[in-house]
Amino acid sequence: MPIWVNKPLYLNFFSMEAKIVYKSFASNPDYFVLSGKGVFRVVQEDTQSDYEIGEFVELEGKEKGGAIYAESIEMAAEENEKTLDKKATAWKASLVEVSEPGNFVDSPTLKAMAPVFKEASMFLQEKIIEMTPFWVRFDEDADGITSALYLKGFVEHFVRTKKIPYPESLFQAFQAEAPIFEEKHFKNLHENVDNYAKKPLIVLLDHGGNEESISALSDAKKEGYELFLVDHHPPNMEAISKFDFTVQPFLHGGDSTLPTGLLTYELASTIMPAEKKYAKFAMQGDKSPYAKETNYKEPVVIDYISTEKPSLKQYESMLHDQEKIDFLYAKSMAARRKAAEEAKKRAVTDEINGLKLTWLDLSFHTAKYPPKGGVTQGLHEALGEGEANVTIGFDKERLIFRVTGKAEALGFKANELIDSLKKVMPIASGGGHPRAASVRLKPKTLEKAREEIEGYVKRLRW
Ligand SMILES: [Mn+2]
Repeated sequence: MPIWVNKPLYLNFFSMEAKIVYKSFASNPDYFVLSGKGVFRVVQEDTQSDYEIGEFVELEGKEKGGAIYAESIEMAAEENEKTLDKKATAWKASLVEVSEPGNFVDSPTLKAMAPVFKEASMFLQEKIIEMTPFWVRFDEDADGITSALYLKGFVEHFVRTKKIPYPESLFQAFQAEAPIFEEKHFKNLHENVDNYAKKPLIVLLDHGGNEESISALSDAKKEGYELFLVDHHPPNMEAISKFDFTVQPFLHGGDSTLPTGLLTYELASTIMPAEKKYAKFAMQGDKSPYAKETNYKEPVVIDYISTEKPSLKQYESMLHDQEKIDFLYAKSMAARRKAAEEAKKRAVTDEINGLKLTWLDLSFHTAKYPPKGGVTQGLHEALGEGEANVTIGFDKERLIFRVTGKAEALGFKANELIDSLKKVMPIASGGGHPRAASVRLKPKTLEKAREEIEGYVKRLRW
């Protein structure tokens, strides 16, 4: 009796050599294979095997619903490793495609970085072809969030156009609470590694290239993870050295004025017509001088809903719903106004040495939005740029400094003050710029910090 009588007829018969790049956890697993014909999911119904990731097989089967149903699957004929690696490299190369980045704004740094975006794009494409899971961690502001949206768009577009059976669950994105990658964050990720047949690529967006992240980055390296960074904060070179790939304007003669959302737009545009508006939101959110418009509601709304830690899908659907944007914008502005009124009532100003030192006890402010930095900023702006104002928002865990140009001219530099605090008392972390900076305090050190700050201001006289 002919076998086909009992089986449905299939159109496509496959016979090929392939490399196993991923597999499911079943005892008779599904495979994900890379071959000269593309990347396929191989279902085992009529075969029994359990090969390892990285092994080469000879495979026969039929296509059904986008997968190959194996009819036979055997170890590939003995060949030396070099020959096999060469084959796999050629198969991969046949899927990789890259064009010139978008070059969104007129910046020599951005131009100089064109080859970096192309290489970064190829790096990520190869990871996707190899079915590498992605763990993406992004900063919690409009810049970090739009960066993650670009990266998600990149992966989605690539797997769709190259017909790669990359399961959605392999792409995991996490919103950070602070622009630091700490040991506990890595531990949380690493604890879940057994859910994957292969170590994920750790992607850090808009944070993680700083001194405070070195120890977690070292932990990740020790455990054999690959690391990928897109960031525009002043880099710490030791931290940067831990990454397998880095997109960083500071390494190409640039600075922080090119936000991460813009950098990831450039990256995405090497393979797709990426949405430009997210880069605009990032530039507005990060106050980039390249921002042409600064009145988009979206960056405000992104910040507003970010306190609830929505998924990337929820951010995306919000950003495509104008009614929702308008509604949330009105709510966020009302929350800002309320916080600003309260702050004004509670602010206490001392005049020392021609400086107006305004203290704002932030412990009244328990709402998540606006953040305490935003409340301090709001008060500072209301006090006026024209005077020598220093605004210090504080509670028992933090100090937030905002300094006008006039106050800086009188010698008040928040970053210098923080350096001098570090010398005389224990503080958890802190830093920033002369006119905007913050400190994370150790328990029970607020009073001492206030005394030191007053001392610093008094000493400015001499
Ligand atoms: Mn940023």
